[in-house]
Amino acid sequence: MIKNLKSLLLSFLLSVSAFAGSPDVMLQGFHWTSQATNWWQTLEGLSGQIEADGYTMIWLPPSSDAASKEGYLPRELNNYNSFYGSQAQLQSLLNALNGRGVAPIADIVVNHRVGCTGWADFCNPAWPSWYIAQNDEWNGGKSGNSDTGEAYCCARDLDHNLPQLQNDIVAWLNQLKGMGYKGWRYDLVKGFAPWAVKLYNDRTNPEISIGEFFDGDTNAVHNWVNAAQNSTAFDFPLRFQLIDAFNNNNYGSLRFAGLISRDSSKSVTFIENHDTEEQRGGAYVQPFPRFHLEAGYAFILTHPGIPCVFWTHQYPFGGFPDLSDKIRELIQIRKNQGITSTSSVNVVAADGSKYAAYIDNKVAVKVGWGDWSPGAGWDLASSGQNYAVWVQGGGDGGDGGDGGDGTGTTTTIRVHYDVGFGNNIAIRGDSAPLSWGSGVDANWSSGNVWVWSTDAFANGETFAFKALINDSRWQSGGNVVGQGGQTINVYPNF
Ligand SMILES: [Ca+2]
Ligand SMILES: [Ca+2]
Repeated sequence: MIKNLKSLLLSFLLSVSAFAGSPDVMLQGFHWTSQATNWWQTLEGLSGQIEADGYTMIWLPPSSDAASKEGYLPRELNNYNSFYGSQAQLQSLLNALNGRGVAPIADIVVNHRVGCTGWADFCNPAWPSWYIAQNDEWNGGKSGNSDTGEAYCCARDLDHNLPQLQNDIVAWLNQLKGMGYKGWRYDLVKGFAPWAVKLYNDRTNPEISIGEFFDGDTNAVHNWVNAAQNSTAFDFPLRFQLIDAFNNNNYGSLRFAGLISRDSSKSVTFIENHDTEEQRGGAYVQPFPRFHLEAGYAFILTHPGIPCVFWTHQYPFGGFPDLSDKIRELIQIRKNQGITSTSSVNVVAADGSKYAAYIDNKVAVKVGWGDWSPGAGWDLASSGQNYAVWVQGGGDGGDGGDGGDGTGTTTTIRVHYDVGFGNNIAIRGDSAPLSWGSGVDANWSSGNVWVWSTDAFANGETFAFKALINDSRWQSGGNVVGQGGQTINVYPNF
């Protein structure tokens, strides 16, 4: 009995750990110029929508007073009036998010700090200048220890070796916790030692910790999470490999890509953030190519890791690409199918034109322009620019209706193509009721899918067909070959 209780308790503890198959979907709750409007109030106004869209975590920008409007040059840590809004507005937002079950994650900038009137006169809380690492560019009374990581040009690098500094950082984190923050996103973790992140997490017990190790090298990011032990990291390597795969038809590289291929429980996947987005004009790296944004989200929202959606893609801003409907659809698929940060990936195609995989054998996904489909028994659930996602069939889908009618074998052709208003898709083929002489009309369904079904083909009977626009313009390339009983998804060119 006691043993059972213990194992029950253990399984409960594991289930709430971010490292044991987290179902969370995260939203980056800001972009580079968010602070130009009353941001805390804007977020609070959207908190119901954020919950409804399926987000369980939101990463907020640095919420303490800072010398820069974005918040990454922290000044008075204990002063929560910032360019994003007042302390009262922040507290109201944190209360609203927690009330909706959306965990607020704080942006923790502790590699460096700036003085209140100059370079090193730290106030609120007052810290001595000997908290500053020996090799910082400021000339004054500093610590005897060198920086535990990389030096940052533009503020005072702190010496994380010092127990006094550690205590002061822990005190600040606990203050944030008291306000309602549930997790930590550590800024610039190349700037200080991974053992310091471990120490701060051990002493504050966040629901999730994420390190910003800004590097495309999978080994480097993997080494960092191994050293930190109790933190995830943003999967920068996956982001860069997705861009390379999409731009250069290098889909083969996605077979083992990024931190998710090493330890998906420690990977927070994303394709864009406030440093990489188009507004930054390539300040650090090139933005994710617009043409491939949908496929990028189809990949990360079907795959393990904790996916983090960038603000402007979900909540359109400033004319930047609006992916809101596709992202909502993909999040719903992820939730309905129970995909988590540790779901299994079975890659079945990865070549010069496409990548395809089954996730937990519940979701099938293809990115790229090459043809692939999971075949019979799968229903198309979402599709768009260079991607398609299917779920296992089984009668609960909305638009199929191909299950029930007696003894007949149903064969379905689904042609994915936007023909434009007033046009349609027809099918011609070699087996009755299809013929090569004239087409049968397919029916439009949502997502620009043209559907034609028949009970005329025997199970396993091979047939060939092509799609035509307005029964006059033929699909390019060879005939498509299918078998009776299949649902055949076609992505034609004309
Ligand atoms: Ca510095
Ligand atoms: Ca540093």
